[in-house]
Amino acid sequence: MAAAHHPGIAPTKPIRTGPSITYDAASITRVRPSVTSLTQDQKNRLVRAMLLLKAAPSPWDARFSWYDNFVWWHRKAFACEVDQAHMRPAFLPWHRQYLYMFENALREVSGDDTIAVPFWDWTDPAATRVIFSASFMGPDGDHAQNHAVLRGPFRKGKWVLKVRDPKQEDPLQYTFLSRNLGSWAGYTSLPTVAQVKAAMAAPRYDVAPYNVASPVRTSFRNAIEGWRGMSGMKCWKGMMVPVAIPGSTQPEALHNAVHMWVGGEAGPTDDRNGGTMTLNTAPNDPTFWLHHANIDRLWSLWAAAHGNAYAPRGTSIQGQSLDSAMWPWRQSGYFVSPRSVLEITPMGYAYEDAPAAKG
Ligand SMILES: [Cu+2]
Repeated sequence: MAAAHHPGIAPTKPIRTGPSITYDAASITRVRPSVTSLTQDQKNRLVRAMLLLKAAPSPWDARFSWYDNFVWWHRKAFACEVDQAHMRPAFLPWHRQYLYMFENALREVSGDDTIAVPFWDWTDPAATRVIFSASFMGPDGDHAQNHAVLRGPFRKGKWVLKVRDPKQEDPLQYTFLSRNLGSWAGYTSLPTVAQVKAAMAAPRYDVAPYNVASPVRTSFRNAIEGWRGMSGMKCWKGMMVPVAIPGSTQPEALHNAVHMWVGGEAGPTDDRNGGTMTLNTAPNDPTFWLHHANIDRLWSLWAAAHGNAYAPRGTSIQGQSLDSAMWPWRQSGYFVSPRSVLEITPMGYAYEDAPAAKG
């Protein structure tokens, strides 16, 4: 039973109501495939569900569509008073729960319980070609038209960005999906197999100072999240931002680098204003979910090899320690801590190529 695996998942007093968070613990009911394994019918079903979610009202917040509520949570997680989902240990469990709820929402809104979010292994050029095809996530932006995506299901005019970053972080305020693949200096190619291997060799889940400065030889979380050459974070105009070590020009890596590669420089004069995937509102680009399925998969592979030794333990850092409640599910009426989502088997899903995760 789910409760046996997840003593912490019982709803606390709801502040807002919404669909319940349930774990299908009795068996593996969904296997997340590689995008390279998808039939065109499976691609169409996923796209259809995403479009339905974009049009359906959010069960949690009347201001947003169901899809846009997810974008809002991701953006709001960067707020200084929240500081939940990035640059710290909870990066992986927060996005695991987030992706799981998104996957549940896709299934619920479409009534299609064959749907599982596929993963994009960006070290495989064949997978990248599948992602950016007009019949799936749509192609690169049109560089003569502000890098707007003009073809595919998420094209300009059809897919409208409603939740946007504040102006200081997103001066362009585009209402369309923008991509300029591989255009940002330092991020002109996707991460390599060797880079993934180096991250997977980190022996600990996370280590002090449990942030962007955690040494990547030992901290798997920071190795895979991708902060490099950073000394810490600060609150800037209400949002948490990383602070670079003076003089460091080391580009970010892996998870972060994929965001930078997809979004690229999307200003009218390519003036280092990033495309959709570079922003705190990155989930406005539906490739976000397929990228994060891969990050989640890599975490499950790492845990299979190194064990699920999350750190820090206890409740020492708000929202970040093993038994700390994570925002925003607490606000949605549920107690979800990193411990709740450490293992994917009790959550009822697995990855197509990761049999160890079923064990
Ligand atoms: Cu994120």
